[in-house]
Parts: sequence; C-alpha cells; structure tokens
Amino acid sequence: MSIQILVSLLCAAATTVLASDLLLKNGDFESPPRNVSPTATNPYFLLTQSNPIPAWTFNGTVQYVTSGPNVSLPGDGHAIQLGLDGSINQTFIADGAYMYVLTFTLAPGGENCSTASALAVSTPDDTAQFYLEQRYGKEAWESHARGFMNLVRKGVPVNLELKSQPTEADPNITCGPVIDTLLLKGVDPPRVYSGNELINGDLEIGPEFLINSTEGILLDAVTDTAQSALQGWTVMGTVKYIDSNHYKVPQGKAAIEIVSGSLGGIQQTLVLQKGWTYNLSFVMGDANDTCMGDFILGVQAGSTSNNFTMQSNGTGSTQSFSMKFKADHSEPTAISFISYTDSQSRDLEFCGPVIDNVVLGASYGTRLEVYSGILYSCIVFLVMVLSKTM
Ligand SMILES: *[C@@H]1O[C@H](CO)[C@@H](O)[C@H](O)[C@H]1NC(C)=O
Ligand SMILES: *[C@@H]1O[C@H](CO)[C@@H](O)[C@H](O)[C@H]1NC(C)=O
Ligand SMILES: *[C@@H]1O[C@H](CO)[C@@H](O)[C@H](O)[C@H]1NC(C)=O
Ligand SMILES: *[C@@H]1O[C@H](CO)[C@@H](O)[C@H](O)[C@H]1NC(C)=O
Ligand SMILES: *[C@@H]1O[C@H](CO)[C@@H](O)[C@H](O)[C@H]1NC(C)=O
Ligand SMILES: *[C@@H]1O[C@H](CO)[C@@H](O)[C@H](O)[C@H]1NC(C)=O
Ligand SMILES: *[C@@H]1O[C@H](CO)[C@@H](O)[C@H](O)[C@H]1NC(C)=O
Ligand SMILES: *[C@@H]1O[C@H](CO)[C@@H](O)[C@H](O)[C@H]1NC(C)=O
Ligand SMILES: *[C@@H]1O[C@H](CO)[C@@H](O)[C@H](O)[C@H]1NC(C)=O
Ligand SMILES: *[C@@H]1O[C@H](CO)[C@@H](O)[C@H](O)[C@H]1NC(C)=O
Ligand SMILES: [Ca+2]
Repeated sequence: MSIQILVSLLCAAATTVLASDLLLKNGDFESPPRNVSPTATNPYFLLTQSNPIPAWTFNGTVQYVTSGPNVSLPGDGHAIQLGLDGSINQTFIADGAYMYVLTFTLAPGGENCSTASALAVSTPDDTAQFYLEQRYGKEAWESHARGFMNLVRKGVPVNLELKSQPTEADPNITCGPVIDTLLLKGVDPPRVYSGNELINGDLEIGPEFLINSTEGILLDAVTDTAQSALQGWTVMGTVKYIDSNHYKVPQGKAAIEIVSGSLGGIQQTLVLQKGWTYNLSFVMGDANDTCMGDFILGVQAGSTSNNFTMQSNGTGSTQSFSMKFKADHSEPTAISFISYTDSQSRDLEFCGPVIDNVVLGASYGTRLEVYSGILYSCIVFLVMVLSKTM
C-alpha cells in the first residue's frame, strides 16, 4: 500500500510537466543568411561557414532555397536543400517533456533533380529515414512527423541532426532533399482518463500542424510507441494526421485518415483483465476530401475481430460503431484498426477511412481498472525515468 501511495505521488509529480512550446529556432528558415539575394529566377544560394543560416549549424553542401515557379514550398517562403553530403543540426535545451514530436516538410529537389535522396533525422538515441512519397496530397511537398523519447533531464542540450541519406533503391540520385518548417514540441506522459482504458483514444496528442496547410501530416510506419508521433499508437503503412481546420474531423481538433490503403492502420497494446468483457467503440468517417467508395475497416481486439463497412461519398459523413469482446488472457492485448480499402480522391490522391474517438470501456470494475491502468503507465514511466538516470 505504501509503495502504491509513493508511486502515485511520484507519478503526480512526474505528470505535472506542461506541454511545451515549439523548441527549435528559425525552424521555417525565414531568417535568411546575410547578404542573401535568391530570387524566383535564381532560387539557390550556397551557404558558406562564414555565412550560415541563423540558429543552425551545417556541414557539406547546403543551399538556401526561395520558393518560386520551380520550387514549391509551404507558405511560399524559404527552405534549405541538403547536398548529397549535406547535413544541418541544431541543439535545443530539453524542457523536461516526456517525449518530443517533430514535424517537418520535405519538398522535391529543385532544378536538375529527378529524385532526391532520403532524409535521415537523428537525435543522440535514434535515427529514422524519410522519403518523399508524393501520392498522399495535392502539393509537391509533404509534411512528416516522428516522436522520440526524452532521455535527459530538464536543461540538458539535445542535438537534432538532419542529413541527406543515399538510398540503395536509386543509385542515380543527384540531389539531396529540400527541407522546410521544422516544428518541435514536447508532450506530457501518457494518461488514461476515466471511462477509457486507451491512451490518446481521441487522437488529440500528435504532431504539430502547419498553420495554413491543407495537407495534414503523414505518419509513417512505426512499430514502437517510443518513436511514434501519435501518442500511444503504432502505425502500419501510412496514415495522415488531419486537423479540423482543413478536414472533417469527427471529434476534437484531430483524427487520422488511413491513406496507404489495404493493411494501413493504427494499433495500441494494453493489459486487460482476463475474463472481463469490454466494449470498444469508435467513429469512422470520411475526411470531406472527396474520398469515395466502400470503406472496409478491420477491427481486432485480441482474438476477436470484426469488419465494419461504411459507404463514403467523400463529403464528411461520420458513423459510430462498437464491438464487444472478452479478454481471453492476461497478456498485453493489441487493439488495431486496419483498412481493407484502396481508395482515391477526385484528384487521385490516395485516401481512406477516418478514425476518431476510440473508447474502450470495461463492463464492470471500471474504477479499479482505470486506477490500475494509470498505475501501470506510471510504473512504466518511472522505470524509464530511473533507467535513464542510472
Ligand atoms: C523552371 O524549369 C523549367 C524546366 O524544368 C525551365 O525551363 C525554366 O527556366 C525554369 N524556370 C525558372 C524560373 O527557373
Ligand atoms: C562534416 O562532414 C565530413 C564528411 O562529409 C565529416 O568528415 C566531418 O566530420 C563532418 N564535420 C562535422 C563537424 O560534423
Ligand atoms: C551541432 O551544432 C552544434 C552547434 O550548435 C555543434 O557544436 C555540434 O558540433 C553539432 N553537432 C553535430 C553532431 O554535428
Ligand atoms: C542545373 O543545370 C544547369 C545546366 O547544367 C546549371 O546551369 C544550373 O546551375 C544547375 N542548377 C543547379 C541548382 O545546380
Ligand atoms: C542510372 O543511370 C544510367 C545512365 O543514365 C541508366 O542506364 C540506369 O538505368 C540508371 N539506373 C537507375 C536505377 O535508374
Ligand atoms: C497563414 O495565412 C495567413 C493568410 O494568408 C497569413 O497572413 C499568415 O501569415 C500565414 N501564416 C503562416 C504561418 O504561414
Ligand atoms: C458500447 O459503447 C457505445 C458507445 O458508448 C454504446 O453506444 C453501446 O451501447 C455500447 N455497447 C454495449 C454492448 O454496451
Ligand atoms: C475482413 O475483410 C477482409 C478483406 O475483405 C478479409 O480478408 C477478412 O477475413 C475479413 N475479416 C473478418 C473478421 O471478417
Ligand atoms: C453524401 O452523403 C450524405 C450523408 O450520407 C448525404 O446527405 C448527401 O446527400 C450525399 N451526397 C451525394 C452527392 O450523394
Ligand atoms: C466539406 O467541405 C465543404 C467545402 O469544401 C464545406 O462546405 C462543407 O461544410 C464540409 N462538410 C463537412 C461535413 O464538414
Ligand atoms: Ca479527435
């Protein structure tokens, strides 16, 4: 009992960290190098070590880019292009957040580039590769996101590096990626709220959106929640994180649209009480992005699975569904939402069903179980905190 009280107190202290503001300086590259004179007709300006971009350190070939007829960027502003040997980095000060989530935009390499190499995004503990997909939106550029655990104490510097990365698939690559609008924010530890066993079931805790972008944020496949930009969930295929300012979102400010077609989706794994009955409810919809067709959504909870279907005419309809199941063992149970639909919008963008407001309720013992759920996530958090401080 005393250990439980101690854990609760420590946990309360640990969870009072507030979500932090954006942590990178000049992440949109709108503060230019000195004496820069790129124009729409000459949009590339080679950086030199004596004239870098404010707030960033670079190595290798890096060009400052201005948008124009041949260079498409969000916000018609400025960006940078990494050469094949190019990298940039910035050090930010950890603010005590539980995790960090980075949003960034990739654009096609400008003149003389057929395809651009991949982008590697690195922190001291993690590196991930990203590619320009160019099939999930109207624009030539697209935004992606990545989460990474905060493994240091408040006040400790963390280096974030973006590096051009050759791909084996295409040895003829001549250019590095164009990068724009980096937004980095801290997020609080996962919480379980009364009445819902799932973490982030309303999908509100995710990457920062670009204020004026109608394109959403692509979340690439990730198998570990410690690297997921969508708190609590892993991703299969590619899903698009969509905002209520530009899409039909069933609940709150954000939801996901499964865009990569068949077998794309999201999953959360949690410990359930063996023998108990649970009710899993969610909303399926379309994003009001002209995505038409019969959506088939496979929902799996442990060994119970069901297909749910919905006819979409792409005008922002929503429908609620629910499914009862019994937890048949006490090991962690995976709850997953998987699309069996390959759909395209009127503009031939790949698109699919929207998921939101996922609620998992226990049919009895709710209070006890929610408490143990919170305790469980706190213990996981504490173990993490302790292991990183040793
Ligand atoms: C844009 O690209 C086209 C061909 O790719 C070229 O002919 C034209 O001069 C370019 N325009 C500018 C402003 O660079
Ligand atoms: C810059 O890149 C070169 C090779 O591309 C590497 O040898 C060197 O260590 C890098 N410098 C820094 C400061 O990262
Ligand atoms: C990143 O930038 C800092 C300056 O802010 C520099 O001192 C450091 O060497 C750079 N780190 C890497 C890995 O390039
Ligand atoms: C593209 O190629 C043309 C012709 O070779 C050259 O004049 C121009 O500088 C190149 N542009 C860039 C950005 O390298
Ligand atoms: C690379 O370029 C060469 C010469 O243009 C071409 O023969 C070859 O097929 C290209 N390879 C790939 C993978 O595109
Ligand atoms: C968003 O769009 C508005 C209106 O076009 C503009 O005034 C504002 O500067 C834009 N904000 C950003 C961050 O691009
Ligand atoms: C499951 O939850 C949904 C949404 O709260 C509700 O409409 C439905 O009646 C519940 N089903 C059962 C069997 O309790
Ligand atoms: C759901 O539909 C998919 C694709 O049509 C099918 O492969 C799968 O067996 C179905 N699952 C269930 C539980 O009916
Ligand atoms: C699309 O579906 C909604 C709701 O199901 C309906 O109100 C609307 O009339 C439909 N629009 C078209 C063009 O079929
Ligand atoms: C769908 O978008 C159109 C504008 O593109 C808007 O008029 C309409 O209200 C939206 N529908 C929903 C359900 O949000
Ligand atoms: Ca939501």
